[in-house]
Amino acid sequence: MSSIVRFGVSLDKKLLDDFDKLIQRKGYKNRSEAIRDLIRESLVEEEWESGTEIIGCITIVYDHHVRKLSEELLKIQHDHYLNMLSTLHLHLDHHNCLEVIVVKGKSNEVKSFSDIISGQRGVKFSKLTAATTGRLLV
Ligand code: NI
Repeated sequence: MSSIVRFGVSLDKKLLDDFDKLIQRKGYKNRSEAIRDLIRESLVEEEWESGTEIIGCITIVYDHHVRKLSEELLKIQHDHYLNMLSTLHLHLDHHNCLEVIVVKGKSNEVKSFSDIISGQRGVKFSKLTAATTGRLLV
């Protein structure tokens, strides 16, 4: 268990007022918790930039009626099976599917996997969300 350290921060008054309004809207009880989350976010970004093993999600929405798209998406996923932990598929309506692919691996491999998927014709939405293994966070 690490110990708690207090430190002072000097800020422009307007910047602090804006920050307080933001964290109030987000439901934070105090500045410390909001600042801890910002620091954790930065550490996750750093984890993703470092090229070490990362965890994330690729969320896509696509029209499964687009010719050969379902087949192509399946092929791409099989080509990257080592980077996949799990897949969730929802049929949104007669045309659209939502898929969430939980991914792991080196950040460049995962980014490349995500880029290949988002570049397919018929993929209407694609977002790679950076999560974390949690190892570097307290
Ligand atoms: Ni579907």
